[in-house]
Amino acid sequence: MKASTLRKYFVMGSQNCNKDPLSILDEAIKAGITCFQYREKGEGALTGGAKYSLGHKLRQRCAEADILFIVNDDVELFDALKADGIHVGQSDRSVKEIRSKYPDTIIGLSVSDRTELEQSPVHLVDYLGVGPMYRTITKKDANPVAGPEWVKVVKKAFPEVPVVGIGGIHPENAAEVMEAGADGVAVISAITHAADISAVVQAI
Ligand code: TZP
Ligand code: MG
Repeated sequence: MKASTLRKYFVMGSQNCNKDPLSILDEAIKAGITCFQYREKGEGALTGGAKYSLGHKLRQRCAEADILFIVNDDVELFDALKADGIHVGQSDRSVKEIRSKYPDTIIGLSVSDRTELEQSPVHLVDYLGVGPMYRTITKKDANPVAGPEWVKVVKKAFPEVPVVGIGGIHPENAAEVMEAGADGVAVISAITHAADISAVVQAI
């Protein structure tokens, strides 16, 4: 995977949408996102067959548009959908376990502070998700704001590992995250809640 593939990384689950998730993804793809993560999680999230069914449709859209399709957390769903990759947090399935079962898949890992970074098997992952960059209301259990400075710290420690900033990113602050050294920005609500998705994606 080229680091540039992570440049405009759209993350979404049905719980983030107040209209049809498929049409939101279609608009975002048309506007130029470079990567997509299906993150069906939190209050109001679908489960079971409904989660699979939406995931399957989103997966198809990404395949047709040649957009990388990553699944959050759910290794079984990742496998069932033949996703391009899986993104995990610190308390999810271990990276070691996933890597041994899927030697060639893309694995992303979230790191929020130095302790997490020091304890993470960074050599086994394809990219790091770092945040929260700014205040976010999307993730109720988000760690304290780390800011773009955190990107600099991670990049200094692992210059060769692609880094994506996440948390409260929108058109007005995305450049700050990139200037701190990020390879990309991951965005949920700025896109899902946009009145004009195309304008927001392009502005980012
Ligand atoms: N991880 C850290 S912050 C966050 C996640 C999943 C939520 C990002 O959502 P938003 O709406 O872009 O702030
Ligand atoms: Mg997780």
